[in-house]
Amino acid sequence: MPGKSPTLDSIRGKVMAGERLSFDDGLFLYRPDTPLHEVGELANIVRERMNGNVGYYNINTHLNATNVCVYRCTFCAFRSDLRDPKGYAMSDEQILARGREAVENGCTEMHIVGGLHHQRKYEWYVNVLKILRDAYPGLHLKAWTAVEINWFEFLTRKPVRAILEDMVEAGLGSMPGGGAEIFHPEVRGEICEHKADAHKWFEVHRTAHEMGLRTNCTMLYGHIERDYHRIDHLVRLRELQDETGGFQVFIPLAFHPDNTGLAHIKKPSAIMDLRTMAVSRLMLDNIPHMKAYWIMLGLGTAQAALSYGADDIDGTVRHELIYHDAGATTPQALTVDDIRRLIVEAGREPVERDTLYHRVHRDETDPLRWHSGEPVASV
Ligand code: V47
Repeated sequence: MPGKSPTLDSIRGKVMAGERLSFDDGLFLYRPDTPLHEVGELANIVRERMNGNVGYYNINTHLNATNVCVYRCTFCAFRSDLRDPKGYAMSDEQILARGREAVENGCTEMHIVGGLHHQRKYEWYVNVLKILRDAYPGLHLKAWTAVEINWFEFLTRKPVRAILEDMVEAGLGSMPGGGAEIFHPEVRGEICEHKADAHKWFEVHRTAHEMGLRTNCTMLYGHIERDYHRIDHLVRLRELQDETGGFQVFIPLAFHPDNTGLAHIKKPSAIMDLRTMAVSRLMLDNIPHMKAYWIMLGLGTAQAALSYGADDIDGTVRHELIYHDAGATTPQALTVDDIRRLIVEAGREPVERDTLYHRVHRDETDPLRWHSGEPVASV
């Protein structure tokens, strides 16, 4: 027999009692006639229960070692063909220069992803990590999405675990959450039909978690997907987290249409951004952190998101290309003072964290000297 239809009161009761929300609850929260401020208030209760009044950030940089990619995902403005003037693959010297710049600017993390270059061997990708780790051992390398790991399977015919072991040996510290897009095949088949499917994405993250690696997870929203595709996506992530506990943060990614195969679609509104953050916080009751990625949300919406479920604003960021190629108008980077001010203005206490969510302690007289301390408190 079908259960009772959800209401705001029934959902509020569950949230206050710490009970899990159902698929139908998630759909109800997405309805335009479910008041956004009420959804946000519930998400904020959970956010404060899990992370208090803190707004986390880190000092980080991005490295996209190549943009040449065999895939043609319709939402991507970053990829290039090899013979296109825009196509590039970085030399070891260029990669090391980025590492030096990162360390000289106090970065604790380098976020490394890129295209699947058909003329670069597996060893080239392993080498990206190895040279950075050897030269800058203090820099945490958060690298390769599940889609790249699947490409390395194709290149090497090795199993996922053996590839991850090679990467850890070369310097991999954790994995970012990209490549998730929308898991549901009705959407995935339309926007990125050739790349790793949901089953593969989960196999890679499950294997990483079993090896003790922490990973992040994402959802690309605001294109052709519908509410039930998003709720299905969140429920699938929640199920793996129940099994492994290996996800540390969820990042909802708002679609940016410029220069993509979906340029006719309008970018999602701030209302949609805030609702998606809040619904994600409420559905993903077992993932400790929610990130409001300021690069794609814009500074104002990212600040507001800190009261709609998010407890993290990502980092200072340098050299971001994926969103800026797709029309993001946010700055290329923020200073530490800027990011702390954004968090304070939003009524939260700024705390610098490292990639694995430990507090970062910096020497007061020389901020480039830092060490990771205790894990941040999170329920
Ligand atoms: O997988 C690509 C998305 C992702 C567009 O783990 C686009 O900490 C919007 O995963 N409009 C890569 N989105 C970025 C990513 C990420 C970002 C920040 C932090 C972390 C983390 C991960 O960006 C891709 C895809 O879902 N994407 N093109 C676009 N036009």
